[in-house]
Amino acid sequence: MDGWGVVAAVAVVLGTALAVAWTRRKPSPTLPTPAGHGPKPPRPSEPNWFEAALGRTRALLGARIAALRETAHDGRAQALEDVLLQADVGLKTAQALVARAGAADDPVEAIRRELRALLGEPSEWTFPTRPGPLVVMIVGVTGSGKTTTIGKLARRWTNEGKRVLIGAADTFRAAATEQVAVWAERAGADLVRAGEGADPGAVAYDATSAGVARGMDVVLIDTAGRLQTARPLMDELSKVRRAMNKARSGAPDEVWLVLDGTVGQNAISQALAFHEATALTGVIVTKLDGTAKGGAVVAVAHQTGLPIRWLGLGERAEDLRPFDRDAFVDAILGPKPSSAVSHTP
Ligand SMILES: Nc1nc2c(ncn2[C@@H]2O[C@H](COP(=O)(O)OP(=O)(O)OP(=O)(O)O)[C@@H](O)[C@H]2O)c(=O)[nH]1
Ligand SMILES: [Mg+2]
Repeated sequence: MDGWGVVAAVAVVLGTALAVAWTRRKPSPTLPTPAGHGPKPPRPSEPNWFEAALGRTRALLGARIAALRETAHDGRAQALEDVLLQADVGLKTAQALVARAGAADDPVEAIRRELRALLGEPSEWTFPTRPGPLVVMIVGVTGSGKTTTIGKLARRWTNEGKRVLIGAADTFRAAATEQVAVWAERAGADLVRAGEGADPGAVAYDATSAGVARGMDVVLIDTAGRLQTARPLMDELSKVRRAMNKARSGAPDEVWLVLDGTVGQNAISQALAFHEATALTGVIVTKLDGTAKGGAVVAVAHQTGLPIRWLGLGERAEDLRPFDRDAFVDAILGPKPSSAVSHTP
């Protein structure tokens, strides 16, 4: 090749590289804007964000239980059960709580004590320190908030400097991959995707393998929503789980079920069915903002024995909080009087 030939070859290579870079640099699709009306929800950076997001549950549970201090002892147990049921604590859990706290002089403090006992360990889940990616599979019924939660977790962890890869194993709809791609781009996470209708197990396998090969800190696998009663779809989920284990022995490290906090007692049957299919390691409860039914968290913890790991409190990337038992109990009941901030010098 003469001098001009070399120049021409270099120009072609450069041109192709530029063209590829340009097509990859697609503008991101428009991000969903938070729906909702009325006053703007507080931002997580604002003081009392968490308490504000759970304000409706507190208005029901905390305020009404406090009002029972004024009621006669004989009608109190029934009234307490009614309030707990209204907050979606569920009959079984409400009765267990009333049996232990119904006769107490101070119903609020008695319920606080019992809720803490029922919700188990006080400590938050912590990111493991061992080497290799933490592989997390996210499962749940349609529309519970799986993809949004993956976006939030990805954002949280990339902000902490972790390398995150998302596997778009919801191949059911093309739009699902697009949605998770937007979250991945926004969080600065890698994405492993396949075409619509691809085998979700294959995508989960590829994503897990890529996570190991690329030295990622986290692999998050999004899965298609499914009804817990649809047997073939639940079996498919078990297959996805097994595919991940073939890609890296022991994977997934975590299988988190995303529950919509507003669905009431159906959450329990969802948790039990998904646990049977995928051996859950924890639960994420979403949409707790704007509902007075935050008691569902208590019912799920009590009736499934699964740990609650994260709470979804809005549609934005930052609207996610690690589950902290005592902070949650105080947010739905109101703070303990003695723990209120004192302004006395
Ligand atoms: N208010 C509120 N909305 C949420 C929360 N989490 C998710 N959403 C909304 O719930 C809707 C469904 O969320 P997705 O993340 O698409 O749910 P999904 O489980 O991935 O749905 P499928 O993939 O269709 O099964 C979206 O409009 C989200 O913005 C939350 O914590 N609070
Ligand atoms: Mg989804």
